[in-house]
Amino acid sequence: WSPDDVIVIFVLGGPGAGKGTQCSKLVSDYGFKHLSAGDLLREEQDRPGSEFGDMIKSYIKEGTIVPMEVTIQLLENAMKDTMEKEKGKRMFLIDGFPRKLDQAHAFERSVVPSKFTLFFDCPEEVMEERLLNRGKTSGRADDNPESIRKRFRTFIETSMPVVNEFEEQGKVVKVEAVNAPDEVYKDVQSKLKERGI
Ligand code: UP5
Ligand code: MG
Repeated sequence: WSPDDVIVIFVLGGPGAGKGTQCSKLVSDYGFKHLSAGDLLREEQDRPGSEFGDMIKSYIKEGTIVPMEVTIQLLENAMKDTMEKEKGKRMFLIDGFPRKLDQAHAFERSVVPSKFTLFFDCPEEVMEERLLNRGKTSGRADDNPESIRKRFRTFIETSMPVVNEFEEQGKVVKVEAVNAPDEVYKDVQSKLKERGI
C-alpha cells in the first residue's frame, strides 16, 4: 500500500481519558478503522509463541513504554492487513500511540505523517476514578492503584512532550474529556467538522 492511500489520526490522552470509548463511536459513524496500540500489544502478549510476550507484560504492568520497534511493527502489520482486505482509501484512528517522541518521529518518517492528533484532556482524579472502577471487572493487569500511578507519571513525563510538539506544529485538536461520553462525542464531532472531516 502507499502512504497516499491512508489518512492517519493519532488519538492521545491520559490513561482512562476515554480514547477507546470515543474511537468506538467514531468507527460506527465515520467508518474509521480503529487501531489501539495497547490492544495490539495485549494481543501480541497473549499470542502463543510470541517472543515478546514476557517483555510486553512487564512494561504494561510498570506503565512504561514498550520499545517502539515492536509497537510500530504491530501497527504497520495491522494497517497492511486492513489495506489488503479493504481496497481504497482508508482513515485510521491510531489510539494510544505515539507515547514517546522517538516513536512519533519514527512513525511519521517511516510509515506516514499524521493528519492531526485528537487529544482528550482530563484531570487525573477523574481518570483515576474511571480506571479503578473499570479495574473491578476489566482483568487488565494495569488497572490497580500502583500501576495507575506509574501510568500517570509516564504520561506526564514521556507522552505529553509528544502532544506539545504536535501542538507547536498546529496539529492538535483538543477536546475536554470530563463530561459524559455522549457530551464529549458531540465536541469531537464539531471539532472534526472544523478540520474538514
Ligand atoms: N469512560 C470513558 N469515557 C468516559 C466518560 N466520558 N465518562 C465516564 N466514564 C468514561 O475508558 C476508561 C474507562 O472510563 C472505561 O471504563 C470507560 O467506560 C470509562 P477508555 O475509553 O478505555 O479510556 P482509554 O483512554 O482508552 O484508557 P486506557 O486505559 O485504554 O488508556 P491507556 O492509555 O492507559 O491504555 P493503553 O491500552 O493505550 O496502553 C496500555 C499500556 O500499553 C501502556 O501503559 C504502555 O505500557 C503500553 N503501550 C506502549 O508501550 N506503547 C504504546 O504505543 C501503547 C501502549
Ligand atoms: Mg484504551
